[in-house]
Amino acid sequence: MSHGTPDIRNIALAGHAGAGKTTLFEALLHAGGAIQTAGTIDRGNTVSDFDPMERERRHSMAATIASIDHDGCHINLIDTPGYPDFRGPTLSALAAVETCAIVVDAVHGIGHLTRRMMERAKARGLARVIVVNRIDAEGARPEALTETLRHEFGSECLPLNLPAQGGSTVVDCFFNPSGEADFSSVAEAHQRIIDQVVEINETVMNHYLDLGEEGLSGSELHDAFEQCLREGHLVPICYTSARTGAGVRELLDVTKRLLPNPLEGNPPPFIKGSGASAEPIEAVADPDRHVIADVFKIVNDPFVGKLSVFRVYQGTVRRDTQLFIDDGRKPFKVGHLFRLKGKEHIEIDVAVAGDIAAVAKVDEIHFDAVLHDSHDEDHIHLKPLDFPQPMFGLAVEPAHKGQEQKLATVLARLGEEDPCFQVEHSKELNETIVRGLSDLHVKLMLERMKERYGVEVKTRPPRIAYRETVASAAEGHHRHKKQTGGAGQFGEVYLRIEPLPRGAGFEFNEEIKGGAIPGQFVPAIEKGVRQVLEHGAVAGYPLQDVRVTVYDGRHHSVDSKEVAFVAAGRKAFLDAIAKARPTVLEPIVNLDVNVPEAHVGDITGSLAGKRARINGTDVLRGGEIVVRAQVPLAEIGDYSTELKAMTGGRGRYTLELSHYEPVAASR
Ligand SMILES: Nc1nc2c(ncn2[C@@H]2O[C@H](COP(=O)(O)OP(=O)(O)OP(=O)(O)O)[C@@H](O)[C@H]2O)c(=O)[nH]1
Ligand SMILES: [Mg+2]
Repeated sequence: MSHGTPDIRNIALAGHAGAGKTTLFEALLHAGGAIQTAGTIDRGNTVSDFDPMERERRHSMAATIASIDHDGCHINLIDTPGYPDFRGPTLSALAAVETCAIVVDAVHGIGHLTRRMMERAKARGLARVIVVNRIDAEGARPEALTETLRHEFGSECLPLNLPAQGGSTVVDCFFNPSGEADFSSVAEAHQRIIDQVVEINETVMNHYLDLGEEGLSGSELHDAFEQCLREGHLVPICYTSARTGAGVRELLDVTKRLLPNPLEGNPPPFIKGSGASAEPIEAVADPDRHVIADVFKIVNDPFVGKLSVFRVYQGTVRRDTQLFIDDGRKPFKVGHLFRLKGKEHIEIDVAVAGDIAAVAKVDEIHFDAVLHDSHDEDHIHLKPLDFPQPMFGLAVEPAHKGQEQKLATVLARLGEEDPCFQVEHSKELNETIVRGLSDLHVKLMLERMKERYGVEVKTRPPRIAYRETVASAAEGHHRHKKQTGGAGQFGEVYLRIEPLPRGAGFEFNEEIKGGAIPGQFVPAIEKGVRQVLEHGAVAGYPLQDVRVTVYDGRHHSVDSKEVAFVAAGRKAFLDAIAKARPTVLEPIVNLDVNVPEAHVGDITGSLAGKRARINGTDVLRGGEIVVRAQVPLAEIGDYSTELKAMTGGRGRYTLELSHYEPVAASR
């Protein structure tokens, strides 16, 4: 089956856990003829959620891809996890699609993740569709929910169809508005969308005012609709029951007729170069140009090996195409090219611009790698997705001696699959630390490691990642002079340091006048200064947020050598730090605690004793509450045990780094 770029639609299903994304994914595959019968979560036989752990827990933990060939259209669907603990794979999926369909539960309404995904998708320039699912269920309140959606996300959220016959079907309000809906008038809903769409551009508006809706050509209305989706001027709402199939065919139809193809979506944010010389470049969804593709998902299948899933943004990838990875010099040959259907992969010959495909067994490919077929496309990368920084850490060691090497290998593989699961090894402490977004996240990743690779670990809390900085500006000086028998060593450095804003990192400048120190020794001074950064000056922690400016010094025409300036740079920096009020910083994290309403008082009470700032609470489905707070990481070392005790095991939490603060000031 061959399809061209304009036939492709890429859609990620995102939203709150339990809203029905995986079931809707299944229903869409079924309605589009990709599978004969639809599986269910209860029977554990869906295309997505194929992993045994997902089936057992009845929640998605990874992004799953499958495609539908329907009515001349090739639709790539990505099901994503709704648990915030697994938002690494969810956010990654946003880099591969034009449209984010945010699935909302008609019974329980808007959840924490509904809001987050609405914001994320908008920030990424994606077209958004809200799918109100579960319209068949008892207690479904689609009318009230529609009002709430418009209230919360703006009046640009407008129904394209409406539930009818008590939620057992839907009626179209856009293409052929007729019939009775369960609430609101079909004609009125139609009018509202048309009014919203024509507003986007003056020409269309004038045509509409002069000639009425009939006077607009199909393509004119279509193009205005696409512009609305691109600019976030319209967020269509569709209604479904993934369980009964109501509204599912209609959603496929909307996908085909209205959702952007790769040429109609906002162009992907590619950047060429780095630092000050970085500039945006446009990848054009033209199959005849050079290849540019971005890897947004890695799976390490114990049987198939490493599978790298990528989105082609430009050009055409064929079997036998030679592709470079990032700035690598040596290309690899695409031996086999696949498209995915859950855990299955199906061999294909080509993937044109806009499509999603995969290659197997290319070990050098990593998450977010750019694949391309010409050195003109070196130094290109996709604008980073801004993943939350994982802050829940555990130090791990193999439960059985002799598995150290295997542990390192399999942890690295797991890390490739989830950008919010990180592994670091501290040589100094000989400690391996795994970090994730929550205790549950880390626990499940370690469980997966045991299940998939047979490696078990013992865990304990890691040391807190403190940092050092300086609180004021100061000057430092050092003269390094050594005379040992033959040749001597000489180097003298004057420098100035200033605190930088929190999170700014490190800056090194040079303002040496009149050749007091020849230019060739400046890198040596910087090297010496940087030696201090790693271990700090007062407590052994990395030093950050400081600017160093070397402004004077002296050299000796015979005895000045690199080593002398390395030593002088390091010691002059230490001298300055000692006078600049050195300070230890501690990590402050954003903490989201999900608990049943009855426990909110206990949670806020205990957080108050932990130097926490409570930022607010959100009400979720079924009376659950999210308490949002900022708290020093050091205070919540063993929070999972404490939370379990306070809530009888009914609480969950996630952490991400917010910022660093001086230890003394926050006590
Ligand atoms: N009545 C009814 N139940 C539904 C519908 N869609 C899903 N469900 C049920 O809701 C539960 C959760 O559905 P999932 O599809 O796993 O939800 P999800 O959004 O994928 O959840 P996460 O993977 O955790 O984010 C399952 O028991 C489904 O059978 C629907 O349209 N109607
Ligand atoms: Mg799911």
